[in-house]
Amino acid sequence: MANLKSEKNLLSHVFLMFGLIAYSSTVSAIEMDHSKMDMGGDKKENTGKEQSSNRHKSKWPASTSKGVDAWSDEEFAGESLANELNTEIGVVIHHQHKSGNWMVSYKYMNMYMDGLIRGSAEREGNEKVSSEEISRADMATPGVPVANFDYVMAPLNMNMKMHMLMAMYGYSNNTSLMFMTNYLQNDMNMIMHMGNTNMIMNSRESQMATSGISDTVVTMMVKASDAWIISFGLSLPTGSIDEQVVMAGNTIQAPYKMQLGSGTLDFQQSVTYKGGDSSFNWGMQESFTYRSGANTNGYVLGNRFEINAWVRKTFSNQFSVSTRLKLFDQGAIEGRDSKIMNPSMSPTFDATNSGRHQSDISIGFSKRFNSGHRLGFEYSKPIAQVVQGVQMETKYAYTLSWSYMMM
Ligand SMILES: [Cu+2]
Repeated sequence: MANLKSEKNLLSHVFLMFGLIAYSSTVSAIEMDHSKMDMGGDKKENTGKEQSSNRHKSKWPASTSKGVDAWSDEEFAGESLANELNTEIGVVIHHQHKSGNWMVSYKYMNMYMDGLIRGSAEREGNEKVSSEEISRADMATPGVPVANFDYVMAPLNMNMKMHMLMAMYGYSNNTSLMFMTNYLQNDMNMIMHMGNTNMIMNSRESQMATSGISDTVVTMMVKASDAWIISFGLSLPTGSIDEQVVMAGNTIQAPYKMQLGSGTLDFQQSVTYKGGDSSFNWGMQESFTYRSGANTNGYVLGNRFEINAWVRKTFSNQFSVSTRLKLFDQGAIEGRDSKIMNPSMSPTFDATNSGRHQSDISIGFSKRFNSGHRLGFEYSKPIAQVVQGVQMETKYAYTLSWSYMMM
């Protein structure tokens, strides 16, 4: 217990530190903005008057006299730094667009979990466990585990596919708005070992699947200075928390991990720092998701704290290589889903098996085209994960992305 508490303290200190740095840079940025205003506009307009006024008139590439593919690297430079590493990777790095500019992106993420690990509530470490160690079905009384076993069944692996659609709009030069919606596809394979305390007589595999629209996020990103962005988001509970699956001929409430949304209005807050130039840059982003309360099924999905840090090298042909480190703390589920009748059916139906720390390392590649399109690929692998209770082990995730920026 003491351990968990100290970890939470550590996180809140990191959080506080970010807040203070952001605050002090906001103050200096406001002062800077005043001096800029006196000079009559932003830096870009002062440096290349003719080019930039041209560009401002023709925000829509299709209608530019130069044609869609005719932007020079120089014209891109100011815009591209702000947008380096924002859509190509498996996380949204908060950034800014100039007033009136649009961006759209589509990302496909695939995450795979396989095998079981078990950790304590103190999150001190994990041990690998097999499905045979934790589950055994009593053939005489279906739905009840054999004595000395916790669960009837166990999950083998899970695949989550996420289709993410995002649109962004520069409301002003300092404020951008983002709208994001996802379509989820979850597949899980499970196993049931039938027998008694001493032996397994027979094993049977089964599958379950859910799919649909997930939660919808609206975010406001405010530029505090050239390096700092502060954002506030609202996640609307558009994703279902009443997905059902068929198991052994019965239609039952799907387990927590197979549901599509949190079921609650969630508040998101994020601070992003970016440094470097358009050929070599780095940054760090902290984000926190707070669930506003219990959902209609009587549980809170758990708050989430996440830190991302990255470096990126862009070559002259606009091909980029990046690496990213992600740390997150996913809080445990509080309460339990009132529609889950039998939590001992499988570890996934039991709310005590939730909450984890995880660190992922990623490598990404992307290519920007002068037409405003970008393509990206990123592969992530956990380097550490500590879970509460019995959970599946995350093996890898990859993201394919496309984005288009209308300038
Ligand atoms: Cu954007």
